[in-house]
Amino acid sequence: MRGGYFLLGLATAAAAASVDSCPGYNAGAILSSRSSLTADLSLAGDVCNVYGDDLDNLRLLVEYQTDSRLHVKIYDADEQVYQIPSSVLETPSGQHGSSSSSSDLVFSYTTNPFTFAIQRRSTQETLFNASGLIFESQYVRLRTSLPENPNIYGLGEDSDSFKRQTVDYTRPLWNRGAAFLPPLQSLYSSHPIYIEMRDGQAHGVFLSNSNGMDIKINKTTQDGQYLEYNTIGGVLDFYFLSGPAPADVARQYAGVVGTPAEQSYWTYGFHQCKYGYEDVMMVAEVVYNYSQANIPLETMWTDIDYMDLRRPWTLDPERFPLHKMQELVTYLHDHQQQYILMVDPPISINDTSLYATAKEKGLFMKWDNGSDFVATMWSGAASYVDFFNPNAMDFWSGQIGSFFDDESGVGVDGMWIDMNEPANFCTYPCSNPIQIAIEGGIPPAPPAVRTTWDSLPGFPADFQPPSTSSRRLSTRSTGNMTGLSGRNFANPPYIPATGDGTLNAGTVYPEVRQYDDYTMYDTHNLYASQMIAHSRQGLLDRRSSERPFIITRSSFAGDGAKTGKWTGDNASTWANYLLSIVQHMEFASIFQMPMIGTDVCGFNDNTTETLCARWAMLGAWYPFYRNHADISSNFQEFYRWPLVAAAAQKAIATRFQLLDYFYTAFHQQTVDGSPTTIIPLFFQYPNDANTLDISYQFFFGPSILVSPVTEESPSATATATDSQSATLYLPDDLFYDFWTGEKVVGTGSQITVDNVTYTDIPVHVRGGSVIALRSDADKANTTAQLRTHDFELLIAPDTNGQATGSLYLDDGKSVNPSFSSEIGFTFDNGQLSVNGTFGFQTSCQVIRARVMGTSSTKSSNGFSSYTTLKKGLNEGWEAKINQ
Ligand code: MIG
Repeated sequence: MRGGYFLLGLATAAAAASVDSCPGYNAGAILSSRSSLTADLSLAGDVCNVYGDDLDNLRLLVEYQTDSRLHVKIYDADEQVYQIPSSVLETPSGQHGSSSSSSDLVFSYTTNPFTFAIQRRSTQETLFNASGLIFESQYVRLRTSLPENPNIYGLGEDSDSFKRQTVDYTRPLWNRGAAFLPPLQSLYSSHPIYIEMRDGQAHGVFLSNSNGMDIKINKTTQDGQYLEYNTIGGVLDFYFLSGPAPADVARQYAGVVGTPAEQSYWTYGFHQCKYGYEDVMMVAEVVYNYSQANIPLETMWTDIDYMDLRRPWTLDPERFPLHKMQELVTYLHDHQQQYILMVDPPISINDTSLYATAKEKGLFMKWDNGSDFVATMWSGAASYVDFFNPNAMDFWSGQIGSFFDDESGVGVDGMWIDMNEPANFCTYPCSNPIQIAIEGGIPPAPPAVRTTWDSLPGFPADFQPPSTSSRRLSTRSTGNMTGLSGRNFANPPYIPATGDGTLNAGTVYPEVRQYDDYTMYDTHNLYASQMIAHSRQGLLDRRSSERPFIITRSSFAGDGAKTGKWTGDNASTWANYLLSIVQHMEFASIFQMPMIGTDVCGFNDNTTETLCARWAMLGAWYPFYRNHADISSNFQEFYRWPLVAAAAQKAIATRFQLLDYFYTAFHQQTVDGSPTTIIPLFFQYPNDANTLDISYQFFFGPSILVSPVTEESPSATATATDSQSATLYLPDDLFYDFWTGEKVVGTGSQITVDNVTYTDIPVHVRGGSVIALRSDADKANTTAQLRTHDFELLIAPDTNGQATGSLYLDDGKSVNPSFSSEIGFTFDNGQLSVNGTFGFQTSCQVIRARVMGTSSTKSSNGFSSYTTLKKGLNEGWEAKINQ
């Protein structure tokens, strides 16, 4: 024991010592112009070769791309080292729209050794101070010093604190399917962007690198406070974003990775799913039960249960036969509802003809010797589609086109893509994936074919028991940037702290090859991005004018431009209910993936009545609002408890009232990346230092502050005596209680709201806002119905009696709508004016308006009585509003 401990100590000390002895680089051959700078970097001493070989010759490129964006890239002179292919993520390069004398960010450097710093011109503050460069074949390091206890956000996906820990913190990025969302480990996605707040000003740093990495934040006596990148490969491709407002950083980041994809109006309705709906009748029953319970179900989902022995692109002929699936789709579409199925990325070897087709085209990832890589997945042994292969697009689009064909297939309205980290159940070295599947009981035996069930009024007559029950791109320069040869992929010298201790756990192994000489070691974190891009194109090929709706589990920087996402396998716990708020703020406002949702009521384990009621209320403020549970969890559809049903009815009706407000906010983010969807408080009040630590309150669109109950329900089942209070922070600003209309003056302190029952959630409207609500929202069963309802205006004046708001209208589904309206509302002490552009003709009117906070003079609650209007939305107008 003692010897072992001693050896371990020695080994660690030896590695640390050698990293410290790395010589760094000297800069020479410096060429600078107004808007760019290049230099050669050469190793400044003897190699240290700690994690692979030190590279002798590097290059530095600095580009003043815009006044608020500086590009700094350090890469190998030969351009052999792997770089993110521009076919997957194209980040700006070669742009020189600013200069060293005009940019908000100023680059400076030293030559021997080479270090660099980034300063904010206006404050002379050093934002980034890079030193300790190590560039080896399997390890690249760079460190920046920071002020003490920095306010850092981003760098996910994870389940850690919203504001990052500043001591002894390691944030690994290596896409990883991790059920129950363990803290301090890698989760499903990698987004290497952070935003830092200093004295009310924000800046952002994006490292465009897809390799596995550890980002360490620490403070030591020797080194002070720092943040350090440790990647296992790739190049240092940095984009520095100057803010100075947090919202500016969000827009600037969108300028690098793209603005989010616009979503169809219906996608904001309520979605129901579960793993373990055993047959199409059970799916239909859920649809039926929702309508009986008067809870507006917008979209029904089916998990891998529909597949024949869990093979993607197949239907279980007994439990989910094609004709019944088609009838279900027809029923849903007739009722203005939608249907979505899951698709997993690998092809099952048991699906012999499809497997043979894909194999023939060489579409699978391969071992180094050229043989196809076979993993174990839900269907048994299966091979992953290699989306780098140029033929993969035809194949994937063809699968989507035929399997989801509106006439001959299942005419779904979107795709749910899973296991794209990518996941693999076969433990390294996986010599026999078939055997592993057998041992693991994969695929599990399908449930017994049901022969009796209640008939479902309104469903087709043949929704009857089955009669039988027996059966079984890239720019190339000097090198090809596909990765250095001679690296040790199977046993990498540096392994990020993913939580597994290895890079081959639960996934396709790092040494597996992709088309064009790529290796999973480098491209692992991009597998989902490729599946997303191919799925989006496939959906566009099938319905070319409709916005493709995709919900993915894994993602990388920039994927918000193509997809929405859910946060994977959380648990039915109070902690995960709270965590979802943090996750949504990160994805929406920092990672530019605002179509984000969490499994409402929780996925793993059994939810409780009180947790599910609270979660139904919270989920109504998620961009993507879906109830989903595991196969081994109890059913948790909202109608299963009267209390949860009541919460859901109120939550959905409120969401429907606000649907166009949120649609407008979301649209704004798709236009320019403005963080207008789920917004952290510090984005809205950057000068209020108290907001930096607020993790469980958020803005839903620019004007609505949501402050969910954060204290755990006293019991699993509601009792008559349960009533809770919520403590929430109100910045120094004027607010109004959304429910009562009463004025609430924020003073930069906490307030307590009492009697927050299970069907309540504290919501405040920010003074200065005009919100267009859909009227009679509680009477709409679907968003299609809702779209025919008139509007009413909710006016929340600021302290000067003024307020503004906007409304974006289009057909709600086209990729490039031919007609749209951008309508502005301006309220000034009783006078309302409406103007803007009115390209989208609508028969919906503004039928009334009312002002918040006027209870003392007008009525018993905090609203003025309605002013009746009956004004159209096809042109501007003015009106007097009673206050
Ligand atoms: O290994 O398709 O995160 O939502 O229900 C589990 C079955 C596979 C994981 C997804 C979850 C889904 C489940 N899937």
